[in-house]
Amino acid sequence: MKRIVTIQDISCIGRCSLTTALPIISALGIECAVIPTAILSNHTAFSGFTFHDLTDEILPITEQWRRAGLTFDAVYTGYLGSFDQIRIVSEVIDLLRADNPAIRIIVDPAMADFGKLYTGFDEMFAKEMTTLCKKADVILPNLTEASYMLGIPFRPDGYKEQELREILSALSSLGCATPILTGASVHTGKVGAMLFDSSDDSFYLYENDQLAKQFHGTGDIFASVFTGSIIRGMTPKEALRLSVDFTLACIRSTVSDPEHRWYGVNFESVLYMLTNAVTPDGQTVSNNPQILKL
Ligand code: PXL
Repeated sequence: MKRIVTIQDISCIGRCSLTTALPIISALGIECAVIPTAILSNHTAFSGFTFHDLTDEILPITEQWRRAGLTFDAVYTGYLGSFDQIRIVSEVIDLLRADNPAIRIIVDPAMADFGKLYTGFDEMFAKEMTTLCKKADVILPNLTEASYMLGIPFRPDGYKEQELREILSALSSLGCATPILTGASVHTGKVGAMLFDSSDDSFYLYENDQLAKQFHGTGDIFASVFTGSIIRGMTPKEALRLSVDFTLACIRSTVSDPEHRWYGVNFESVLYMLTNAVTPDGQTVSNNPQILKL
């Protein structure tokens, strides 16, 4: 069985970071180890929150695992709350890569959305996040995060395909082989994600229906599905499609729920899409056409 370690906060309620990564990766049939970086009453988009920092635990947990001989197929990082955490997580990546040179590194630079940085972050932090992206095989910024990391203006009115290509090329110049822009849209009424594979200079866009409402936490869901899917054996293009389709299914389920909360999406109601993707006889999810068709 494959094993991922995800490093991000626990927001005790709010459907983001660890409370989405853990169930999604488990549903994809992968063991999900966690290094919680902080514990918050709820994520920072609520009007208030409690916060207990766990930065000092990150390296001791890693070292203890290494003494126990544990190795990982992937490190997947999400929301990180400080410059120190970025530096320490970067060290963890180096240590775990020393134990398994084939380890995959997936970095979701979760720090901004809808044109704005989350509470507590500034431009300097966004620049620092590029140091982690440099170590990654895959990064999954949305257009706001990509703009802050590259120091370019965010364009609320949208982007042409050529502009998305240029942003992806610039992201790959940070040092990451496979950047993915989430929330990319080229055709009216459609939205999805665009991937650049720098190994053969190819771009891949996958879009599905764009719904009128936008929700918090969809980036974490997308990144978790993508990470679990590639470690489960899907190609990046197949994982892209599943991640877009799953995120859309979460949003559809939330929109159609008269009691839905303002935060997060109802991912629980569509998790079956991921568990069905894993065949018990060891076939990769990509061989199951059912999962890719919504
Ligand atoms: O990736 C979303 C997220 C994760 N963790 C915390 C957050 C947010 C977004 O606001 O505040 C603590």
